[in-house]
Amino acid sequence: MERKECNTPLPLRNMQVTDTFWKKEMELVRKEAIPYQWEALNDRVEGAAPSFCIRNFKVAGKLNRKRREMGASFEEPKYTFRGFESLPKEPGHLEDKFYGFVFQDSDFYKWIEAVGYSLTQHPDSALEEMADRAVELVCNAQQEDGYLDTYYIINGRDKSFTNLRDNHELYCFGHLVEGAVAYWQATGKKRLLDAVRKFADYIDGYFGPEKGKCKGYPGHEVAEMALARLYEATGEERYLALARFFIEERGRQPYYFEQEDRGAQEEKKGKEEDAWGRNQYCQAHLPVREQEEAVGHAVRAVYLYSGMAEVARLTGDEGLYAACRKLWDSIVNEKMYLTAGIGGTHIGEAFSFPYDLPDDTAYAETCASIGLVFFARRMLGISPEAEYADVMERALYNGILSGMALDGKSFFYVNPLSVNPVACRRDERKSHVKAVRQKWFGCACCPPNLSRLVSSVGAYAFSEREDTLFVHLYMSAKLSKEIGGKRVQIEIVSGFPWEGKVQIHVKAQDTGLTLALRLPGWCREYQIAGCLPKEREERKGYLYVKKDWGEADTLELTFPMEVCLIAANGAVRETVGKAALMRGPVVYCLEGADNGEELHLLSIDTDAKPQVWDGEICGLAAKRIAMPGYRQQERESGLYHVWKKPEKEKTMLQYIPYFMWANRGENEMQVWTRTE
Ligand code: FUB
Ligand code: ZN
Repeated sequence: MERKECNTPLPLRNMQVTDTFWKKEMELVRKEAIPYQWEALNDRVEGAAPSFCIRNFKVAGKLNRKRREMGASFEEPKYTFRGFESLPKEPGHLEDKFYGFVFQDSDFYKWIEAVGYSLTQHPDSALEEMADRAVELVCNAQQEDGYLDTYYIINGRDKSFTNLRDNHELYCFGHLVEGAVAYWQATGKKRLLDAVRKFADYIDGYFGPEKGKCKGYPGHEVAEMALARLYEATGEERYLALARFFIEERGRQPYYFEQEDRGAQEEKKGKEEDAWGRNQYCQAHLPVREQEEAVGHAVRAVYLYSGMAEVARLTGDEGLYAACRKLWDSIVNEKMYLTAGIGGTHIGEAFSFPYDLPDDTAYAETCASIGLVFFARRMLGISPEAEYADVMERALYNGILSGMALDGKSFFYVNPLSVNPVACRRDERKSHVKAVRQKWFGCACCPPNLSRLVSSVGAYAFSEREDTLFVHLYMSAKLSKEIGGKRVQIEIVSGFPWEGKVQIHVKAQDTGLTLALRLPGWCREYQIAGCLPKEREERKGYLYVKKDWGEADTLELTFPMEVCLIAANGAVRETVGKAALMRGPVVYCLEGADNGEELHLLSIDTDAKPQVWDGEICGLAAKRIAMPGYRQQERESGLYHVWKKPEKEKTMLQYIPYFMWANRGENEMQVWTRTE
């Protein structure tokens, strides 16, 4: 691995995102999603599935108080499994028990992470005070020895770490780390970070390669990348070593998860010969360096790969990076939707076999695309190659933003590429697909994940190493960076995703700054103008610009955004004979609101020219596309008839950006359309 290529995200404190598009999304998260999610975590949203998240912390805190007050006479709870089944019919009458999914704590951790990022861009003392009070609740739930997981604190610690595969203890820990580091970096407040370190030390004492320590690893990955982050935040090598241990131990024989005694939760152990499949679900079927195909639960997979990439960067481990690269290729060449959604099957929320990308039963969980962005950014951190950033951009503008309504108040968990609302209601195989975004979910992993990603989006756009600033995503922002004790100021003005013009204003006299500018894969020919230097080199999809910068230099880049008809590889059976429209990084779709129902009867006239026009959806500006096409006429009665060339009528297909669909009531939607 060429370690000189390694780069790290530009800290959020060194940037102000001013982008028209992303600032709006960030403000939506700040003003709508974060307060709304806080209400949801406190079970105060009428008509939404209860969360019990904050309640569980309060109950755990109450138990701790009792413990302190009663001393030795306190009777520790004995573990009794309580899953979502224990949810009472009338949430008004709750006992001091744990309610919700085993990983309910993580919803708060993602929320506090989002708050941290948001505060870096928009200080808000009221929000910070509220977050501080919430941090106290969490810290009160922590036990003397550092342990902090409300599910086991309430249900009994005697069974803690006995079901790593299913019970998400290390997953909740990982999210706690991410949240605490973000909150500390934003506010300088160490209360939560200190709590996390205590828990991390406890976990480090429990797991590891040393004799006598547990050889288990997370059933749902995330702790790997989180520990790497904790190492970077604190400089404590032990955390990186633990991340590495979790990664290297995974998939070794005999399978750890097959040894666990899951007690009452799994009455009979599965058959020995099915162990491979069971372990594939959580990527524990093979040591990670031997894994070549992305398999199993999609979110788990990309979280693991992100951890692997992070550890590869921090340790200079070429072999681990090579393993990441194979898994990356498996995803993007065989298992990724056009929208950068991943997870072709709802069974196990998982990757399907190569090229199996059904559009109406897709899973494409919002969290999975978010995880793909995590993975992409970490691959970029090792080797700046535009293809990683291309995927990151594709996911952000499509499969991720589609997860949130334009008003920030409702969410998709599953992001299909074709929806027939009747089928969602009546076909069991599509019951996971919703035609309307939901206010909240019993399993609410996606909404707070969206909030933390959107509020930190700048950290995906820009990264740095020594004298180089990378621009991976074009987004308006004011950036500053230090080179050899001197401050460099850069202002980016971008029209993305609707216009391909970008201006870069640079103040970097006597610094030797190199700008590394991504050349998007969707753009065939770009133009560059302005204060052009002699030294310019294109490498792996980046244009490296180095010069003696003056007091105020400006570069102008133009990436023409033409409408592009996209076809999928013929191996994707679903899309043969169909095409989708993209313009720049944005995937487009047809919606019933503009085209009437029965979208499957429409076809595109591929010889015709699309027209791009300035429109809006729910008052929000968007480039829309009108594409000449046809609607097949159904004149025959009866289910079958002798074939004859179908009659069709000319029509204008009205496309909108995919991420904006389902904001105008329930209706059909389709990305891939037949071609003529
Ligand atoms: O298991 C925790 C989260 O819930 C996963 O990441 C999601 O896929 C959902 O299953
Ligand atoms: Zn999710």
